[in-house]
Amino acid sequence: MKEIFQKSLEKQLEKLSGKPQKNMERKLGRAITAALMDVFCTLPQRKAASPRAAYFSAEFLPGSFITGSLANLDLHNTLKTTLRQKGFDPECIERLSDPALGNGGLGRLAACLLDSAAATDIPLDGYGIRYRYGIFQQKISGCEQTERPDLWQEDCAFEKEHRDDAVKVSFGDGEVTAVPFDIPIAGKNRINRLRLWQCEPCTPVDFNAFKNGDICLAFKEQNNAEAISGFLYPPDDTVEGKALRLKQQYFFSAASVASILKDFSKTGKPINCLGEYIKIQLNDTHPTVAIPELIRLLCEDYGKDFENALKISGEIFSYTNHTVMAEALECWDEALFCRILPKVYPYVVMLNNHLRQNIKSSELINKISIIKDGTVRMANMAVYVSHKVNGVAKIHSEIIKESVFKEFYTLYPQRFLNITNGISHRRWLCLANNGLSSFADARIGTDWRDNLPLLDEIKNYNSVADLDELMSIKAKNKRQLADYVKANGGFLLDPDFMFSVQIKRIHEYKRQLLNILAVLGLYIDLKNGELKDFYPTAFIFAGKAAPGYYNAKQVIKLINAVSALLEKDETARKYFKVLFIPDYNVKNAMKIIPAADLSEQLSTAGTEASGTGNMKLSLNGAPTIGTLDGANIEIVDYAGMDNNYIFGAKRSELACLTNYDPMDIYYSSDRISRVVDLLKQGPFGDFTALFNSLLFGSYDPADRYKVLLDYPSYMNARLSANEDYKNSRIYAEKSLKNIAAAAHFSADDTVQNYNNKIWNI
Ligand code: 26Q
Repeated sequence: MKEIFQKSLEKQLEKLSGKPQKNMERKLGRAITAALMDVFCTLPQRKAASPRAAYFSAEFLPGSFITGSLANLDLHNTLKTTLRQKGFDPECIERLSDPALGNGGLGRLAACLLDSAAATDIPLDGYGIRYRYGIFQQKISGCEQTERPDLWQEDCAFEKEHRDDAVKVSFGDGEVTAVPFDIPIAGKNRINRLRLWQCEPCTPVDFNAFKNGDICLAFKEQNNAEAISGFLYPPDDTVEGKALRLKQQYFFSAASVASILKDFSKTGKPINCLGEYIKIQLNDTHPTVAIPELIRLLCEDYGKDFENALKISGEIFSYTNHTVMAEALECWDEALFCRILPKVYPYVVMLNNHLRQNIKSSELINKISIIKDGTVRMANMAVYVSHKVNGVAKIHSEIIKESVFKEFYTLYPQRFLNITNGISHRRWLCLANNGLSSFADARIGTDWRDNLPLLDEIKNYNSVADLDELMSIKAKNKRQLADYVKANGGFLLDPDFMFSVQIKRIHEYKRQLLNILAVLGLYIDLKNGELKDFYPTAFIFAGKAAPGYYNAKQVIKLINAVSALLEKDETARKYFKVLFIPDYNVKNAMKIIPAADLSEQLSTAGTEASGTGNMKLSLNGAPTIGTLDGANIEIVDYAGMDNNYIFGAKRSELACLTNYDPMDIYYSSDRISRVVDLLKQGPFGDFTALFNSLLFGSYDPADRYKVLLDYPSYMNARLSANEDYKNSRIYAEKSLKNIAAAAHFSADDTVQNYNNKIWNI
């Protein structure tokens, strides 16, 4: 494989060498892509007619397909050496923009699972939307987030357009065409496919209508269609039922179902066997409308009765829930649903009636019915029809059984299961952290690269020499991050500082506010001469806020304002640095994560479904400072409490805390009130909105996410991590334990679990 790749790449590069080229990185990207495609031709091709699973997701956050393929096929070193030999700079392709068709964890998980399925020989295809604009690019100006459109399509040469496979999708107000763009996802023994749909008007712009004076009509058609695959919705603090989003969901769900039925026809089998051919995994509720769509087609095009169509669909669908927050469960106004999807709506009504006839208890019915008080509840539809429903970490799967799906759980206990998330170690360790990967190779051989659980063995290599080498690898990664930061923003980051890292979407429940308040607490202590022997620390943040999420944007502003304040203060500068790295994405995550000394996972217990950044940081040797929430719980189970810094109220404790009043804490603790007061009259601007949200609340109760409650224990945990860090060998040993423990979080295992426990292909 290496030889084919090298030969083909050399040939491609010849065309580029000699004269200087405009747009060199894009041309180089195309050359590498072409060479990879030559390799793909030699692999066993996708067999449309053999049984498969389909991952339906409104979001995919794959990062560069070039690096993903290199990681899966182990061609990264071949690429680097070939480029260098031919006089090209391997760093050049770093400047290309990646498809960023997702917001965060849910989209990134979809990408890791696709990569792992290809690598472990599972026939899993992805289906989603080819958004014209991916998630916005974030810039920071005057401490605040600003958003710019992200145009990625020109930079990606992996897609192949398939007009021959286009399908029509119809809405209440007309028809559109769904055109698939296919991206090969390669493993060493198979090629799977990510199929992204682009929305186009059925009839091209009618220039005759133009001439006849009906300009408005001609343009309306066109714009409407293009809007459907125009942009990705960012999740706001409250999920609003927007008509265009429902259109997006139906657009890709209906097109994907049609495409699967077309593939199925190639098997020559009767439609009753559809469930043996295809399994569809719904990535959250976003593609749930695929359920009534399939039922509709089985009834209308294949002559099945409703009961039979429902039975077939039950064998096919299963649903993954990714959030515990009730307000994030999607609901649609019934009238809107009926207006936009008049052909599908009757089947939703039939499903609702079916459920109501099945369930006798009227109390239960109100909780679980699909239509209630003029709203369509997508999660209830997904759970009612699916044969399996899973959460994404142990605690999360327990929570959904106790809360949002309690009644369903009593009715169908065997339907519910847990499948803990995982990460692609090929990307997040092999590619991102060459130093640490070689460290492992030299001690336990290279088999772990295709079998991550073997990495657990690394924990036995804890001699002084081993630990010293581990530290020097981390030091090098930190220097590289410092260089990157400098090159991209001119900010100076001292690699001798401890690097404490919180990188994720900015959301109140994730509590970046707790982190930055604790920095202010340390700052006050320093000013009062109360801070003793603090090891200098860089508090590194990165993440995007939804454009309409005011408090989250205020938190970004606060972080940057505190950063500027500390920068101006000569004494403070010796001990702390606050750094906000703009435009968090897959590419810069691969630079930040290997350089982290401490992983900040601060969500209020019971709010983060799983988290996957926590796994990536642990795998790269950063102990967790965090709450007993999401997959943090499993991380400390495997790596040990002593090797992490757990703080904060547990979920069970929070459940008992019925009349929490942050004001009590504020008045009883000077240490807390003087920090919180800084938000109001601070030397860095006015953050009254955040002050008020902590003490008074508005729509939400005061301090909904218990920042003040957990502040003291967080501060203690932070100080004890800081203390431990001073003894670098002790700290390196904790780091080593975390690397070994993260061997449990392979996305290879996760996708095998989906196959063994849900799909059975
Ligand atoms: C819904 C309606 C309208 C607009 C947007 C949305 C929307 C979009 C994205 C709602 C939710 C999301 C994304 C959720 C998400 O990323 N959840 C994360 O999933 C990860 C993978 O399972 C978990 O690790 C995280 O804990 C969870 O927060």
